[in-house]
This record gives sequence, structure tokens and C-alpha cells, in this order.
Amino acid sequence: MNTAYISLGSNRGKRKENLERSIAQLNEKAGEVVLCSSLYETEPWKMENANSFLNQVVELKTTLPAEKLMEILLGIEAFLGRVRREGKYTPRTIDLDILFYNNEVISTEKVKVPHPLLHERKFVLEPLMEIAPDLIHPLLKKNSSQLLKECKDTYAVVRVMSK
Ligand code: PH2
Ligand code: MG
Ligand code: MG
Repeated sequence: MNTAYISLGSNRGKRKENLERSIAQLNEKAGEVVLCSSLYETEPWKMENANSFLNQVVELKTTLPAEKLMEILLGIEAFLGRVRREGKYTPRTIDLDILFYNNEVISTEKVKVPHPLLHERKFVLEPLMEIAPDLIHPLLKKNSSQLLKECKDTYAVVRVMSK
């Protein structure tokens, strides 16, 4: 059995429902979601004139290999109405990113874990810290709590709902 941490983010449509439906889909198609962080209202990180996000992090137990898991996540995004447009960061009903997959380091065209930007983003580190404070980043060799302390991100992140 593998352990993956998944980041969920929505800034379009019914944001809370998008997170809830994604978790239901993960349970149906990817494995078992065993831990969920609270929901966080977050200022768009490096996006101009965008709606604010709801973000969350979950722990998933899965038998799927990382590449297959990534395919399933893209399928769930599409199922929830995500349309990918040109441009770097565009509004989305749901974005599902693999943060960690066991303590593996993977860098293929499809999958990069640990997520290359996770340590620069408080909208990821705050919820991650809530459910996995001692988890060690396999490249930076620091746990979530240390990464959050050292993170220079100043965009607002506010815990809004305890699930
Ligand atoms: N995702 C991004 C870019 N910026 N900002 C917030 N607050 N939350 C996100 O999930 C997010 C973002 C790219 O995936
Ligand atoms: Mg993302
Ligand atoms: Mg993504």
C-alpha cells in the first residue's frame, strides 16, 4: 500500500462542493482518503485578478502507482468540469496535485514528486502541517513544520472550516 498526499484547490463554481466531490471521487477511483485537513480560504498565489481559493490537503492510501494515480486525478478534474486553458495559472473548478508519493522522488514528464513548488506555498504547507507535521520532504530533508516556518510566502491563508 502506498501513501500519497494530495493538494486540492478550487476558485471557481461551488468551491466547497468541488472539494467534497473530489474526495468522494478519490475514494471511488483512487483508494481511501484516510485524513483530511480543514478548508482554507486562500489568496490567489501568483495569479492576477483571480477569485480566492479554497484549499485542502488529504492523505490517500492507494495501490495505484504514481503515474496511474496522476491519470486518475486528471480524470477527476475533467469529471468535475475543469477546462484547461492556455496560460500559466487559470481559474479552475478543481486542481488535484500530488504533493508526496511515499518518500519517493519521481521526475518524469507526467509526474513530479515531491511537488516542485510545495515548499514555496503556504496554501499547501498550512493544511499539510495540520495532518502531517512530521512528514519529511525527501529532497529538502525537513518536515512540514520546518518548511512552514521557513516559507517566505506572504499571501493570506485562513483556516475557515474544520472540514
Ligand atoms: N494554485 C495554483 C496557483 N495559485 N493559489 C492559491 N491560493 N491556491 C491554489 O491552489 C493555487 C494558487 C496553481 O495550481
Ligand atoms: Mg496546482
Ligand atoms: Mg495541477
